[in-house]
Amino acid sequence: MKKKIAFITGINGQDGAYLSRLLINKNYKVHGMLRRSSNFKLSRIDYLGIRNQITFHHSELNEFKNVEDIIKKVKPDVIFNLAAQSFVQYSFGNPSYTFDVNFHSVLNILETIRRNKMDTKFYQASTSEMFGNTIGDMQNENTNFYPASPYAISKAAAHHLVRNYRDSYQGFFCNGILFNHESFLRGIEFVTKKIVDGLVRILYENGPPLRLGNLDAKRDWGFAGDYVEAMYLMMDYKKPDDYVVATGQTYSIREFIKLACSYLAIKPIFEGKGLKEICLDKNSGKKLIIIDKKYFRAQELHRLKGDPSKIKKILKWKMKYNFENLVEHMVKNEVDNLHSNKRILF
Ligand code: NDP
Ligand code: GDR
Repeated sequence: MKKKIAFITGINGQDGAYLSRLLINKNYKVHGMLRRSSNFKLSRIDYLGIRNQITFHHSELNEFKNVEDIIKKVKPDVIFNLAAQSFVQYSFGNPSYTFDVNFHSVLNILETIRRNKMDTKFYQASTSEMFGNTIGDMQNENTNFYPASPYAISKAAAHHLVRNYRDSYQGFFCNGILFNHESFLRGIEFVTKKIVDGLVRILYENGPPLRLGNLDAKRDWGFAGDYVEAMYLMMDYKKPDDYVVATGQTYSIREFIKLACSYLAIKPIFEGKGLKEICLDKNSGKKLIIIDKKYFRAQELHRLKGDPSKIKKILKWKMKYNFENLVEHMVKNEVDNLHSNKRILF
């Protein structure tokens, strides 16, 4: 039987790597797009041992003609659009670039599909950031958006565009509204990876204290491996729709730190308030964390907690990792990596 063809933008990111592995295991032929700069550091893909099973194409997502040419050449059954300027804090300083990559590129891909009369399915990486500081305990597919950053606004615009193209042209176009999902393969700029990497360096390499921002923001954190399963299920279902993917639990950055410390047998104590707060290791007296105002955002998104009822009911999505399993996975793999003679640096 002819293999189905998937084309993944952002294949070198956290989700791109996990999704590639999943699709290869489901017997897909996987094509992926890389920026030139990613060419020499395929660490995530190499970590999962799948480099030889992927066909790579090179382009910036916002080089519209290149992307169109690649899509016409590859003729994918399904496109997963995971590439993005995905760092919320960076988007405050670079709103125009963020909008170009995260919105205009989506428009270009949808137009490529439409103008060339392709029946390619399209998955858009939407995000819980679109909800912003909304009122209510949990966010679901019917919750209004009140985005709190240029990143979130660019993603909300793309989200509406995908829905509009689905309604107008009857394409198989889906938005996965994914809440934060993490793993050992998470980028170092994101807070969970930064915490685990920093604590492990302090413990084993006498590294410097971690410099962090707001410890009291809360996020609904799941495991990336579970979330790419959700992407697959959405695109494999008989009809296109939008789905929230979340755990339904929320924890603060401070709670994440405490749990990560417990897996490393560190006893953290927090002293002081606001920018003067510090965190010490009770046993050694070592400084673990310093608060640095550089890591506070122009506007904070204080709390997110998603309601995954729809995807659980319709697509039978199940998550294997809860918060404890996730933090344990991140700590264990970080320590193993540190001791490995093939240590990966992200
Ligand atoms: P990453 O930041 O790990 O990966 C993003 C990828 O996009 C990277 O490989 C990056 O390339 C690539 N990229 C960035 N800009 C461009 C560009 N101009 N042209 C081509 N490629 C580009 O993100 P994740 O894997 O964590 O997330 C995947 C998607 O899901 C993103 O769209 C993100 O916004 C969204 N999302 C993520 C969530 C999460 O918690 N992880 C939650 C909800 C949504 P390079 O390797 O060269 O840097
Ligand atoms: P987020 O993830 O903005 O939720 O976006 P991030 O890990 O960057 O921040 C989470 C929370 O931690 C607070 N924080 C810090 N954040 C970072 N990065 N660095 C710090 O030093 C620090 N200290 C405190 C932040 O203020 C914030 O409240 C991620 C990305 O993957 C997006 O692409 C995705 O859409 C959303 O998750 C869902």
